[in-house]
Amino acid sequence: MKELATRFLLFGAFSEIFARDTGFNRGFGGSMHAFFAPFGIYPNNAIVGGSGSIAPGAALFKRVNRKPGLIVANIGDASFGCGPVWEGITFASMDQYRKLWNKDLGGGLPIIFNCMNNHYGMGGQPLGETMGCQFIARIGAGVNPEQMHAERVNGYDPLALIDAFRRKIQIIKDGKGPVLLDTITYRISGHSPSDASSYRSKEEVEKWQQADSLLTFREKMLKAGVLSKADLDEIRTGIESVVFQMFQLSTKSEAAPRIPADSELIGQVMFSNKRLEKCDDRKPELLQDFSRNPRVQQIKDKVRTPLHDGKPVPKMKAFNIRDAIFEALVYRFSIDPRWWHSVKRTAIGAGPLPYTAA
Ligand SMILES: Cc1ncc(C[n+]2csc(CCOP(=O)(O)OP(=O)(O)O)c2C)c(N)n1
Ligand SMILES: [Mg+2]
Repeated sequence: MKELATRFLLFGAFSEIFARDTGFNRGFGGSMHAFFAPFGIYPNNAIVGGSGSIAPGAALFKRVNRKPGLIVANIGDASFGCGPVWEGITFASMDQYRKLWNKDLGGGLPIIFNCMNNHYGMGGQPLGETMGCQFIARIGAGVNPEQMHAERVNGYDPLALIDAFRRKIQIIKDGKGPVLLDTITYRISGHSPSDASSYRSKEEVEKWQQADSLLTFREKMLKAGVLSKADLDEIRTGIESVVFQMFQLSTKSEAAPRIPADSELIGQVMFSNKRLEKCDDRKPELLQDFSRNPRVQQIKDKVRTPLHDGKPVPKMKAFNIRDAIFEALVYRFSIDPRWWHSVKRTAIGAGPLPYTAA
């Protein structure tokens, strides 16, 4: 089963890159937007930093719907110079999750911002060139008193990474998220095929290549007697072989056909062509009944056509676009429990301010 799952993942990913019908997104996403929700993989994003503000939304969804698990936002070091990442971090660390929301929702957002710190953007270097913080981990200090539990981790050491994730997952479980990890790694190849790496020296790349964990971790395991050379060689050949096989298969039209030109795929993906009242059978947790909502009552009798008795409806009596959006949203909240309208929070001002000495 594990081998089948590995092949499935590789074949789906390669097929997607080669624009095949067998790709995870039937070839429409490509390498830039590959995603596979059943495996919990959210869309990759062509906008640098784009996922920095999508991921907290996914974490918020988990929190308000009491779903287990957590979100890991894998983002680049250069993306920390981008607005969506800062907005996402600010949104994820709002005081209200822990100080005002009902406790049973579980506290801070369950999210780890995992910075894959490979030292480069396209050709620019965040450290020493395009940013001033020197350490991405330092960013946590400006966000909240816990400094986002920020930590620099040696991304070239799998055991250090496992250890860091274990500890951070516990922090998330305790409702003390968000977390920031500054995972140190290196980009050995250029940003793209046309990148001649003119902004860095050959020696620099060579030094990182020598420290590459594929080599050094292998050595570590040999020295510690965990695995023999033969075991390690077998693992390596096995991986290379399955990756190559799936790569080859995904370029063959018989196994991985392209989507026919007359495909209705986009329409099918965009519209389900059926009515879905709610996505979950739980009872919506409402503070107030839909029909008792004062604004619903206020707009109930407004005129819903542009003309009445052949005359334009006065502005104050016309059901306008703002009313329509409000009514549709509130109605949805009232029938679908996944729509969040239910978080009871302490009114601001009703208790001591969060940071007073008391
Ligand atoms: C908003 C935006 N600006 C610029 C680009 C062009 N661009 C593509 S990748 C990249 C560098 C990203 O660096 P980093 O976030 O460190 O990720 P890495 O590729 O190193 O993993 C840039 C600037 C883009 N795709 N989106
Ligand atoms: Mg980078």
